[in-house]
Amino acid sequence: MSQTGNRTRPKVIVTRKLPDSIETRMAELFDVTFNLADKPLTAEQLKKAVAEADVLVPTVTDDITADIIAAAGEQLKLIANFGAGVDHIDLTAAKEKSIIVTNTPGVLTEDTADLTMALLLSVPRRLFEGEKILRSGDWTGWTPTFLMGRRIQGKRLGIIGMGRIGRAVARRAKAFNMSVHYHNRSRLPADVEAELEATYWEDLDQMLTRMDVISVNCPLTEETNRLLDRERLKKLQPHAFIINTARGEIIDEEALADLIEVGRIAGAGLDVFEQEPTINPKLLELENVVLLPHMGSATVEARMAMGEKVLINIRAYVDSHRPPDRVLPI
Ligand code: 8YV
Repeated sequence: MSQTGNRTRPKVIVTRKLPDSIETRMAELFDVTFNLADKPLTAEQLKKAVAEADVLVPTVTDDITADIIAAAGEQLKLIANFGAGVDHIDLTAAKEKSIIVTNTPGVLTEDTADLTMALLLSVPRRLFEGEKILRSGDWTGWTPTFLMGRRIQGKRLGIIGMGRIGRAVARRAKAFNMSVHYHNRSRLPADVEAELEATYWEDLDQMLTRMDVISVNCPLTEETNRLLDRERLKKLQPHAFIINTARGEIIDEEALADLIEVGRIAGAGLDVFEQEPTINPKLLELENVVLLPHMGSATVEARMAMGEKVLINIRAYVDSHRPPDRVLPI
């Protein structure tokens, strides 16, 4: 850390372009290196960054592996992630080196839930198919049987992961008169369950066989990696839809594409993928699938608030306070 007057300025390396006003404030407070070109850093560039920085600000596009953390110098004390999910950071390796890890929870909940609902409406109501036909000039006018989708009201929604985002989805689904079901590591307190009128399924398989729509809203962890594997996906009813705004790795994408192709699953709305930004070509071939480029938290408001949280976490650390959004130490 360098000293300017009475102020200690940590060396902060930011891996991607952040909103302008966040970068400006960072430049006022810290000795910052930005990535103005906004190209993802290579593993070698990340190693160089952690060898120099006091604080690294990565995003979901940076794979902060044990190998990269091993290259960190003694001065690296904080990884202040821009984003809520921390599955791209090897937390075990960070813990061993006593590196603090923070994230940006809470400020992207409502936007991610909105996008989940947008997909949940778009897939059964075939919005993008309609849009495509219209733009292609092939629409010949209204007919009684054209582009019939499925009704949302009265359907059963099974939410996997009832954290902040899952609950925000449940509240919205309730307003659409869906009946809310959920599977979670632990059951919600009775008052929250009652408010959401949500039915708890301890056994995920039991829930899957009964739902009309599944929404994946859990974090990616060792336990949730491929939680929806081929066998589990086969348990869905053929008229069921799947929505995923969490992480691609939670669903076996290849199996999902196969099962949709043969009509064993009705369709999917996906904002996240196993190998971003590469998309499984089988998915691209399917009509009843809506694919979005990981934009759950892509609102000006959320991205600004995420940046503010990063600033606050770094500032707290520099001032020798405990950063508020600590993932590590717990
Ligand atoms: C973020 C997300 O945009 O916060 C998360 O976990 O998935 C996204 O909405 C991304 O992670 C930024 O790093």
